[in-house]
Amino acid sequence: MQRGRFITLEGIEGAGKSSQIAPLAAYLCARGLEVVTTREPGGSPIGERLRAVLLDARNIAMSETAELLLMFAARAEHLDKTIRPALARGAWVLCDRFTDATYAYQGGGRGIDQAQIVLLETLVQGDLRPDLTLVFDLPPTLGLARARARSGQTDRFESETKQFFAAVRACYLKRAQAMPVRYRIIDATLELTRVTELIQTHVSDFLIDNARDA
Ligand code: Z5A
Repeated sequence: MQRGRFITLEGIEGAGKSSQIAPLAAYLCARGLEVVTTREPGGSPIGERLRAVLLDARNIAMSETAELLLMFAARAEHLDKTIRPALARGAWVLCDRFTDATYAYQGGGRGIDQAQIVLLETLVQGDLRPDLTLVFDLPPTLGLARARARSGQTDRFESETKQFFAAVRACYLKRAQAMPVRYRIIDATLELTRVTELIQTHVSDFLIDNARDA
């Protein structure tokens, strides 16, 4: 059986990833594919418990190293319990954030040395990397305004500054520009249905390339 494909959705707070994952799953299901949608941090029973610790606004004093290690601990569980089994049985995995978020938030935002993230990435993932990464790009002022317009409590990341999210955004764009084969930048300022169409265009091209390589 052919291994499934691994697609990740990335971007700053309020970029619209969560809103687009269900339409993308429906688009792929309609093409006869088994689709698993999941998220990080989280995506497994232990991963979801670690997510609660990571997002809890009461844990504001968490050290940057502890945050980094908890992200990768949750990822190790996620890979073991959810992502690798799904890919092995031929399912397509759509994941709301993955290791690019660590490079962008813990690297770009917090200033952790990228070499340390590379080490953990290799330890936890081996050679597994996403096949396609959609980066939802928009200015932090717009993303934060969208996120804050939603009801609900502010989590530990949502209370960060515009400068923090500007650094996160810059890191995503730098990675996308450095590795254009894997990344597609999506203009997330557009209206919701237009963003859905853009994603479908990129994923349709990706499906065609995959069929050619099969
Ligand atoms: N994190 C990390 O630091 N390191 C890591 O390695 C990983 C994660 C994996 C997870 O929180 C936090 O963990 C995250 C990074 C950190 N924190 N931040 N920031 P989360 O999962 O709760 O947060 P999120 O991923 O940022 O989710 P979000 O705020 O919900 O953003 P979103 O999923 O991209 O947006 P959305 O929920 O689809 O849309 C937000 C609102 O905008 C909503 O009301 C929509 O209806 C609206 N929306 C969406 N699209 C549009 C368009 N096109 N036009 C107008 N309005 C729109």
